[in-house]
Order: sequence, then C-alpha cells, then structure tokens
Amino acid sequence: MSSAPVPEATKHSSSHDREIVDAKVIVTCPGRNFVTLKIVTRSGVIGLGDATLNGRELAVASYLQDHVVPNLIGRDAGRIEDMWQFFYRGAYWRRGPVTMTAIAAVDVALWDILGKMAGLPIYQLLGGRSREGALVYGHANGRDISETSDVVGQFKEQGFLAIRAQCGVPGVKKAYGISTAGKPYEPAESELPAETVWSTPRYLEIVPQLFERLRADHGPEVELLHDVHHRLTPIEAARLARSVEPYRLFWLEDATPAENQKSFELIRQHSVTPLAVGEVFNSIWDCKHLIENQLIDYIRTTIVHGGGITHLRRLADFAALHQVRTGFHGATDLSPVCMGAALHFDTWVPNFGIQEYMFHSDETNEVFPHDYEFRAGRLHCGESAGHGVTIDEKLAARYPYSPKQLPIARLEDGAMWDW
Ligand code: GCO
Ligand code: MG
Repeated sequence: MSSAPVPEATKHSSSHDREIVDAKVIVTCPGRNFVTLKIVTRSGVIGLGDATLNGRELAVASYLQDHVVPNLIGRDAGRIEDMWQFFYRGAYWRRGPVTMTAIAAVDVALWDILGKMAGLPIYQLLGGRSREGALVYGHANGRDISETSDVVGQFKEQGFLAIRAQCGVPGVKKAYGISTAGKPYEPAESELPAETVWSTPRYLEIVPQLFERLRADHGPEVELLHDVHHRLTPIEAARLARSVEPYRLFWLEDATPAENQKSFELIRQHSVTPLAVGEVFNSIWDCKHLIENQLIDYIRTTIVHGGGITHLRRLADFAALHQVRTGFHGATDLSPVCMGAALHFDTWVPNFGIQEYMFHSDETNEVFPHDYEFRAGRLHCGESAGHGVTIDEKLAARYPYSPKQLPIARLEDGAMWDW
C-alpha cells in the first residue's frame, strides 16, 4: 500500500524539529549598510529578518548579538507571538528604534520559517490575497522645477502610477531628497553627519509652484506625493497643506515632527490634503492619538522599524477602524528582506494604501536574491514559501561594514533644526 505524501507542515510539526539551533547577525555593505538576522531550526529551516537602522546599524547588531541571540537558542521557532511578547513585554527597557528593529528581525525571520515549514508564502499565512499587486510610488527629484518635471515624465514612462516629487530650493545648497548629479539619492554619505542648511521661507515659496507645474505638465491622473521630512512647524505645515490643495496630492508626508501627536490637529483644521506620517515610529503608541482622532490618512511605519509583522498587523487593524490606510516606508536603507516581507503584508492587508519603492543597487540585489517584481506600477510578491528573499552570504562577506551617518540640518543662523 503506498502511503500518502506527508504534508510539508507535518514534517516540522514537533517542537523538537522547530527548535532554534543557530542565530547569526550578518552585517554587509553592498553599496550601503544592511544588518540581517539569520535563524536556523534543528530541521534545517532558515529564516531571515532585516535589522537595518540607517546610521545606527551596529547598535542593532549589538542588541541582537548580545541580548537577543542568546535568548533564541533552544526556543521553539513556531511560537511567534510568544517570542514577540518575550522580547517586548519581557524587556524592562522596552520600545525605541533599536529594540523594535531587533524584535522585527526576529519576528520576520520566524514568519519566514513558518512559511517554509508550511510550504506557503507569508501572505497566505496572514489570510490570503486582497489585491493583485501593491501600488508603489517612485522618487522623482531634480535640481529645479523643470528637471523634476522631466524626471516625473521618466517615471511615468517606466509605468509608475504614483510618483513622489522633490525639487531643489533656490538658495538652499543641499535640500532634502535631491541627488548629487547623476547618482541615485542617498543621504547617509559620510562617516560623521554632513551639515546642511535649511530655509523654511524659501521652501514654502517653491513647493506650490512645483506641483502647479507638475499638474500642468502631467495632467490630473498621475498620483503625486511629497515629503516635507519634518521641517515645518504645525502652522507652517497647515499653510503648505492648504497651498497645495488645488494640485490634489496623494499625500503630504511628515509635514511636522510628530512627537506631539496633537500638533496634527492644527494642520487638519486648515486643509483637506491627505497626510502621511510614521516612518520613524516604532510602535502603535507613537500613532495612537493620530489614528483614533483621524488626524492622518496613511501610516508609514513599516515592518523593520515597527516590531515586525506581528506588531504591524495589530497596528493596521487598529488603523482600519479609523479608515487610516498603510503606506509603508520603502527607502533603500531598508533591505530587500524588509521589502519582501512588506509586500506579503501589502498583498494581504485590507486597508492598504500604497508602498514606497526606491530601487536597490545591483550589488544589493545580488546579495539579496528575491522573487518580487515590478509590473505596470505595482510590485508583486512571489509565490515561494516564506517571504521569498534570501542572502548570498559569501558575496555579503565581500562587502565589509562602512561607517556612515545621516546628515543634520541647521537654520541659516546656525541653529539646529530637524533633518
Ligand atoms: C522616505 C524617507 C527616507 C529617509 C531615510 C532615512 O520617505 O523615503 O524620508 O528618504 O530619509 O529612510 O534613513
Ligand atoms: Mg519620508
């Protein structure tokens, strides 16, 4: 009598097979620094989690190496929720970017392992497909309005349906989001923070002109986004949000720093421009007031900096109650491992809005082979089990860590400002 094939999940069903026997932190710099956590079970299943915190990579690597890895060995990789609670609730010093990035790395690696044990992509484990692909936005930037408009045109030609636009500010030497001629935009360029100078009046003058021109050149259909990068006070942010209303932005991002969540009330009172915030948040507590008072439209906190899939799922469900949608951070300083996991989440989450998509370099893509792909304005996660992103460790070892920090900003009189 021939026996029925053993389902993939049954093969790893004992906690003995699922025991974590190895965990390793991999730091590599294929063009930029990335930190990756690799977890291995007794039955040989490998899970990967991104642990990259731009400019603070080694702090997370050390948190993982010194405080997390010793606690992983011997535990059951299948107890994802309990592991999350162990590292969050079980830590007296909880929250903060370093801790939550480390927890995210563990969490994503465990979801990857669960997917591989079950023979299913993560989006299936979450509840299945809600959409055919994740709408993404690319980054167009130029030294002036004309150049930015040309670059927006180039993104449209590549099939992008949504485009973030940033342009140089006359009189400001290194405005946020503008690349050095011929190179892709990369802010963490030097070992110690580069000092940039900021002028709010000059900026507030040019942004409405930029979007007036973009609508004139590119018509009403393309979705346009803009990132203020925390540079404005609440009342200045309200003025900007109101002045770009005629150009129907998809969103205005990080219009003012959000430590004081109530400050968004002021912007809301004056404008109907949709607001996005949260790439620097680490937990639901950073956006609780913003969400329950419907002060924002999109929450940007993503997997790697927000405690992983387990916490983000909770955050997204809470946001859904208030009609707030997701718009995950997806800059190049988040590794393809984060992007892979985020795309499974995006494919499932009912209240999805958009996903940021900056292109990783060829070197990065070679170190992190993956099965997601861009087609007609959307990113599509693959069908392989887990999150579909692997690491070529031999190649990774050829790119040693290179210390780099993000810039800082000062006002024209020399006073420190938000970068
Ligand atoms: C974005 C972000 C990035 C950040 C970067 C910091 O919206 O893409 O603001 O450009 O500056 O991720 O590490
Ligand atoms: Mg941003």
